[in-house]
Amino acid sequence: MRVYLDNNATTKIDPLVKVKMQPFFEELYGNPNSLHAYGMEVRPHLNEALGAVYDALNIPDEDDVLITSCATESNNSVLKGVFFKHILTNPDKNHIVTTAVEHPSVLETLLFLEEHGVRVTFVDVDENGGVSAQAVKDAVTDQTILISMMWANNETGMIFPVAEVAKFAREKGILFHTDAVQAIGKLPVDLKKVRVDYLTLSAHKFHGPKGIGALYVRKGCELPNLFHGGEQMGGKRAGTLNVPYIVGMGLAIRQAVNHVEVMNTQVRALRDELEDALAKIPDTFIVGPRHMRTPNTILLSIRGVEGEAMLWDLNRAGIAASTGSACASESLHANPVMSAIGQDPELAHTAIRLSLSRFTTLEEVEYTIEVFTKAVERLRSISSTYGYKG
Ligand code: 7TS
Repeated sequence: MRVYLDNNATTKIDPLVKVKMQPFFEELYGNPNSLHAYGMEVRPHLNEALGAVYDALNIPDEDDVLITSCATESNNSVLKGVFFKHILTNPDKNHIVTTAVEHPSVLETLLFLEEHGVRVTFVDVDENGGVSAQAVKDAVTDQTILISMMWANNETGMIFPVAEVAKFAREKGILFHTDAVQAIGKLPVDLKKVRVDYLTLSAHKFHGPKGIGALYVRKGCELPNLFHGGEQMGGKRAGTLNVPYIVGMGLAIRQAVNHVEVMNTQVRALRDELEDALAKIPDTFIVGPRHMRTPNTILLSIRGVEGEAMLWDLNRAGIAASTGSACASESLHANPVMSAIGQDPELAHTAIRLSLSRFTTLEEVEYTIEVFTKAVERLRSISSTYGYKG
């Protein structure tokens, strides 16, 4: 049996999305910026896909949705765009507030900008991996130009107080960006209710294709173009549009929004069943109260069981999990969020992330419980090297 429980890293393509994309690799291959029939005939499909993103986020036509190649590009574009537009021209406002547990595409971009005179405050998480709105507010100074805070964390699933911080930022005249990669399709993301200035999303996290994402930009908060050399996207992001993937993202986001309810009932129930079973294993530590997490995610530590060793045991049994973000998993890193939570350092080395999707089945969950429990027993029995006393 093969069980995929690494849906926070990427998801499988929804079969309907695959079917929808197919014609755009075959007969409908024109460049939408061309003036002939091949170009013109694909344009309505692009418009439909963009319309789906506008509907999903509940945003007005006057706001912008820039198509990007991924969330990493969207995050880089916001941070570097704010640097070029605001900080370079007014160095008195050179302060950015973020959290210590953002995705590396935010954290590392900000470290890069620090080398260019930007001052950054990385707000710590609490023992649950949560971020308090008050801590973010307290970090703001008269020099703050931007707050960047993710909607939900990819490692723990913890949901951050975006609505409250966005409101605060607006009252203070500070720009607000949220990386909503882990929220789309799992939580309601309604930008009429939660007024953000910039929002990042990525199709492959909600059963769309990899290599396509978007950046929402509120009217009045436009940023300079970072990709020059073409008139695509109204000159705001040059480069030939990836029509098949944009069409795929359009249907994927429609499907994702239509399945938020399913995620919060059926998938949540499966996640809870898995979590309840794993919590019974002695000396396990599960991060964050589950009502404060996205409905598909569990991050846990099992004392005496090295995370990488556990991954290999699971992998041998056909189960895909992770020790944390795939962006860092080639090295034997400690889980960065576990480290940020600041508990016993052993926990960060014994972290396992399990993330479900709407395609996860009860049979898969039951199989995982069985394999996982046996793997812990096996690894603990040989784990005198890790000092587990039982
Ligand atoms: N932002 C968040 C919150 C993410 O979880 C990821 C990917 C990205 C940005 C980057 O997305 P991309 O479209 O550029 O690929 N996160 C993970 C993860 O948790 N494990 O592998 C990738």
